[in-house]
Amino acid sequence: MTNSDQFHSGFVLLWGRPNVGKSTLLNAALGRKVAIVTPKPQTTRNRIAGVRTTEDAQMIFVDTPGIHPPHDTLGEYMVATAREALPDADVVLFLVDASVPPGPADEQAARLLASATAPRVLVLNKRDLVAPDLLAQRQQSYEALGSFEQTAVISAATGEGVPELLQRVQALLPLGPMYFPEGMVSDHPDSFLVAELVREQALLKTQQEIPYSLAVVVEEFEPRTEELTYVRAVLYVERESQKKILIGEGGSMLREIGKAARAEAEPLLGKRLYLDLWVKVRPRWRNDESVLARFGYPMPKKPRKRRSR
Ligand SMILES: Nc1nc2c(ncn2[C@@H]2O[C@H](COP(=O)(O)OP(=O)(O)OP(=O)(O)O)[C@@H](O)[C@H]2O)c(=O)[nH]1
Ligand SMILES: [Mg+2]
Repeated sequence: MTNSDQFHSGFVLLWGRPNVGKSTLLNAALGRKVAIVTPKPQTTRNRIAGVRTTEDAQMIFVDTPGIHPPHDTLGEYMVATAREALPDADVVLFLVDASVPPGPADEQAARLLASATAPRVLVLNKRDLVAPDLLAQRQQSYEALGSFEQTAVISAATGEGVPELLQRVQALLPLGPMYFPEGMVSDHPDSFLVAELVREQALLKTQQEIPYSLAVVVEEFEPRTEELTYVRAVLYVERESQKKILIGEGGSMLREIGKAARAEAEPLLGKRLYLDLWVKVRPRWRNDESVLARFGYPMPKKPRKRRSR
């Protein structure tokens, strides 16, 4: 039971350039993996909401793709997706990587935030990588990027400072109802998580050539028994050479990806998976709006121009 007079709830937007640790913080806040994390920038491509329900609050964390200058239609989709989430935010966490000085991408992310009306918290992440005597200087240079109600210094990877941040966020949220049922953790289905975990392993196990050209589509997700679910997923790349890399010698790379993704997915879903992976080539899919939509990246509808009579 909750005391509705005291219950805080709302949307907490995770915002920033790629690779600063937004998805790592989402997972840390929920105590469960709902978003994939890799050392490569532009890992997250969709808006992913994760719900944290406690006795006195429900925080809906909204992870977004990192803000960057887009080079293709997929990139435009990613940045548009992040920007669309902004007006719904009750609190914005502007994440930065404290282990490096601010760069143009942080400046761009800060500029886009200027229109937000919600309280903004500057979150200096990756504290574990910063020499203590540098921290105050870094804080100052990031604070100069905009106006922030508060600054927090955390390490999403080690968890340092995360509980304190959560308390501060809760205090900034308005009093409100529970928006989602208590047991709900993510707004995406299990099939999305499996597709993402396959993509994560493929990114972790391959080099430069693959990351931006890879999309994973789950084409079948069918419970065969109470414990076993059959999943057929296709890894789409843009060139034959990339397909060869993903399949590997005698299929060894694809087997490794499947094994690692299954090991991640099974405890999260609480069931066994039969993971049937395929690799296909779809040239230039990142610039084809109809394919993008089929792969789970639908461009937001542009307002139609009114026809003049
Ligand atoms: N040392 C350290 N590494 C971190 C920390 N937080 C995140 N990382 C690492 O930074 C990299 C990027 O983390 P992500 O959570 O994927 O970053 P993101 O902001 O979601 O990136 P995009 O999805 O590309 O926008 C990964 O290698 C993480 O393990 C931290 O507090 N300390
Ligand atoms: Mg991410």
